[in-house]
Amino acid sequence: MRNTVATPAITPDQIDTSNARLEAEAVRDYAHLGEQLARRGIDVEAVLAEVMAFSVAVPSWGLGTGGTRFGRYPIAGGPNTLFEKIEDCAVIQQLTQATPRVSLHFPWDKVKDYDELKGFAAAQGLGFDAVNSNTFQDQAGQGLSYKFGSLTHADAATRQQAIDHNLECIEIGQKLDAKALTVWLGDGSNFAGQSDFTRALERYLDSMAVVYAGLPDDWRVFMEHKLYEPAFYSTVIQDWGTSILCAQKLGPKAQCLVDLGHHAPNVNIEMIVARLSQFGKLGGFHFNDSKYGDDDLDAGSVNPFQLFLVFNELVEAKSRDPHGFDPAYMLDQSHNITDPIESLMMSVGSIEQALTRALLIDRVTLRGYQDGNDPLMAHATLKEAYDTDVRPILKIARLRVGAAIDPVGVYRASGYRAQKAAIRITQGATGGGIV
Ligand code: RM4
Ligand code: MN
Ligand code: MN
Repeated sequence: MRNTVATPAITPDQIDTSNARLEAEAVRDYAHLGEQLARRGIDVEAVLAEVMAFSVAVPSWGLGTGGTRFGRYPIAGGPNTLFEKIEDCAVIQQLTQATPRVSLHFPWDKVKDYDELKGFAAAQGLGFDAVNSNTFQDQAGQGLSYKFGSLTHADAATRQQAIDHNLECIEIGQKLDAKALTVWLGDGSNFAGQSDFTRALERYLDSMAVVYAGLPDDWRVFMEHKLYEPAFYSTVIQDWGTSILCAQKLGPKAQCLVDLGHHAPNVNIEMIVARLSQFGKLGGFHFNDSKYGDDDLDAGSVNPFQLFLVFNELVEAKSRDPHGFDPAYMLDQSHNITDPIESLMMSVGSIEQALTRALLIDRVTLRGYQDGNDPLMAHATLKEAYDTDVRPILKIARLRVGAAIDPVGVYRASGYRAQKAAIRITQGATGGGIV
C-alpha cells in the first residue's frame, strides 16, 4: 500500500496514469516469469513479498550534486537546504516506495528545530535512519583542528572535541527517532613514520568507548572502514579486520559497516559480508559502485554481478538468522553528471534487482553441488539465478506498493526539477564536492 502524504510533489494520479499504461504488459510478463519459476520450484509470490518489504535509506548528502574533488556541476533546481533535500527524498519515496528513511550527516544537516524537521519529514512520509558524524573536516569557528586526526589525535582535548561531536550526533538522532550512529573517520597518516599504528588505534578505542557509553539501550554504533583517503599512507580503521576487532572490543552494540567503495580493487567484498555476518558484526551497508577507489558511482552501474554476490550472502545470512539479522541498508553515492533523484531511483532498482536474483538461488541444490565437489554446477546454480530477467517482479512489486512502475519516466514527465528551478536558487559551480 502506498503511504499517502498531504501534498505530494508527484500526485498519485500521475503515478496511476503511467502505471495504467504499463500494467497490462507487466502483468503478462510477471505471469510468464511466474510459470518459468514454478518449473524451478520457486513461488514467485513469496519472492515478490520479500521485494515489496525491502527498503533502503537515502543519504541527505546524495541529493545535492556532490561532484568530485575537482569541482561540481550544480543543476538548476537542485536543493540548497536540508528541507529542500527532504523534499527531493520524498519524491524518491513516492516514486519507489522503497526509501522511507533519510540518513543525515552532521554538522552538514544541523537545523535549529529538530521537531520541525521531524514533522516536515513525517508529513512527506519520511523518517530517519542512522545519523553520521563528521570529524574529517574543520568547520567554521571550530576550536581545535582535525588536520592531524580527531578521535585518534595525539592531543586529548582534540579527541574530546571529536567525542563530544559524536555524542551530540546521538542526541540529535534521538530527537529524530534514529537508532544508530555511523562513525567514519578520516584519521590516518600521509608519511611512513608519521603515526604509531598501535598507539593511534589505542586512542581510537579509548575515544569510541566513551561514544559507546553514550549510546541509548536500543541504539547501535556502526564503524565504517575505508582503505585510504583522505590519508594516503595509512588509515586507522582501514579494513574489516580492524573494524571487527574494534567492534568486538567495544561490545554488542558496536558493529561494522561495509561501504562497497571502501576496498582495494578486486577485493572479495561478498566474503567480507559473510565473515562479518557469521560473527554477528554486520551492522550496515553503504551501497554504491566503483571502478578504481571510493568512486561513489551509482549502485550496480559498474559491477552488478558483485552486487548480486553480496546479496547472495545477505540472503544466506538472513536464512540462518531470520529474526536477528537486520543490517541497516543505506545508499552512499555522489552524483556529478546526473540528476541525483534519477540516479538514486535507478540505484534502488539495481539493488532490488540484485536482491531479487539472490532470492532465486536454489540453495538446497547449491549446497549439494558444494558438498559434492562440483564447482561447475555450483557456479551454474548461481548463474541460473543471476541470468534470470527479474524486471517483471520489480514492476509488479512497485505496482502493488503504489510506486511507479517506471519511476524515472514519471519523474521526467512531472517536470519536478524545472518547477523547483523556478523557486530554488541555483548555486554557482564553485569548489570541490564530496570526495
Ligand atoms: C566517506 C564515507 C562516509 C560518508 C562520507 C561523506 O567516504 O563513505 O560514509 O559519510 O564519505
Ligand atoms: Mn560511506
Ligand atoms: Mn566513501
